Amino acid sequence: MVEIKQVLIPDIGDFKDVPVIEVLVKTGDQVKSEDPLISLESDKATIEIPAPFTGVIKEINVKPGDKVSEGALILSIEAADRAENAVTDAPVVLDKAEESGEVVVESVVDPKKAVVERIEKSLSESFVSSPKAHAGPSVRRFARELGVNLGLVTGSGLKQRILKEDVQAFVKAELSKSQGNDGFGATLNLLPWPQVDFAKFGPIKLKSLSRIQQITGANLHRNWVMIPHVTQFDVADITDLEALRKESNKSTDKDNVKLTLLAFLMKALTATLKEFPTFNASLDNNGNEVNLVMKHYFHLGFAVDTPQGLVVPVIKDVDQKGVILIAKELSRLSILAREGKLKPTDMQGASFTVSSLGGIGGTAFTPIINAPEVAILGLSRANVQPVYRDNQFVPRLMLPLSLSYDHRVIDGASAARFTTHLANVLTDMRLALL
Ligand code: CAO
Repeated sequence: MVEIKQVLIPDIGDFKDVPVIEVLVKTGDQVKSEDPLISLESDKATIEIPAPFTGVIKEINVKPGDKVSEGALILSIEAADRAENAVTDAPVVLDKAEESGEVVVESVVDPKKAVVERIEKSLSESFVSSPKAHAGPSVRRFARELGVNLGLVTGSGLKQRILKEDVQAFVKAELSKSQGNDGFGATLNLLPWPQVDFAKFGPIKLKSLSRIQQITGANLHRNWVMIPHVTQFDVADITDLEALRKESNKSTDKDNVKLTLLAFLMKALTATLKEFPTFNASLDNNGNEVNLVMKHYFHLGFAVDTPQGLVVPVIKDVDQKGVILIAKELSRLSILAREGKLKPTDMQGASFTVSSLGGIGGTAFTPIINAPEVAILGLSRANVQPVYRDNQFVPRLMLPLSLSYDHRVIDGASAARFTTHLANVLTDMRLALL
């Protein structure tokens, strides 16, 4: 015989007017005895009210945000016939009763002890995993089964409470990431970072990273792990270029701008990028296919060392500018960078980046590509070297070039051709005019 029974809030100890945080079932759901029906949350505990018997939910009388106390009507269940309740549930519940001392749950009145026990259980559960996460025991259980760290899940429920759907959405997003649908990512299964008590070995002091360091650090880390980098080294004979630069700097006809090596380099680089357009491109993965976005503009980023950390302003349309204008913009943007006054637009849109350490020193380095660009050029300190030419050694000013490239897009032969071309242009800047 069909029997509709009301389920009331049982004895929940001293808790009164406890907010309903989540309704875990809907009308028409088939529930089994002990399935969680609703979650309550006081300032001390999360409480799940279990179904006292097997049946189908007929009507729900509470919603999230309602406040309830002992005796309040939660919902009505069309109970499965007693035989089913007894046959299907009794052994299970009885087993549990034997194991844990739980009371067999059969009627609206009986679940008291079970609920109290669940309160204790849920309190302990909420401390076991992700103690800071805001979620009920059934969601925690669900997350544990899937191996999800609730600390990483954003809750969409009342007071940012994590719902079952949030855990499902999180798992879906993680799976699609590991399948590379978000770009080119793969899940790294790394050892945890070593935790060392450095103070054991000597005096230490903590210094926090600047905001710029934190942002660039995260970007560099992503670029380093996601892009298969190869670095091609070369040297360019800039003896004549340096003579030209020094001569040009004597001229008064240049708005008092100091013409730096970097300004000439950018001009030469643009000529080489025009010759090798694949270096002036970006990889684009829209989830279905991977394309190379070829850029018909030449916006060059350049790394600037500032007291707050590394920033990369961008000079737009370098191909349309002369060396004097490029030098002017280099100076203006470097000053703004060092004063921390760059606007976001000053740092956007680069199609290729240069990192010049030549003013400081060094012979070569392996710059990290500024994603989503596909290559970056590093410059080290030019120095005079003996070069064997026409059966004799002659002193030449040689500029070390370090080109890091994304090997998914560029192969080694192209990279060697690129640096050879660039070195030739730097050796004879007239080539930049062609
Ligand atoms: N070889 C030899 N000398 C060089 C040189 C090179 N490759 N590049 C610059 N110089 C010389 C310049 O000619 C200048 O000398 P003079 O004063 O005698 O003319 C001096 O070094 C200083 O140059 P500069 O650094 O002021 O000017 P720049 O245009 O070469 O560089 C800038 C500008 C902004 C790139 C540079 O100041 C800077 O910040 N570099 C650091 C970039 C960086 O940190 N990269 C690392 C990224 S990865 O962590």
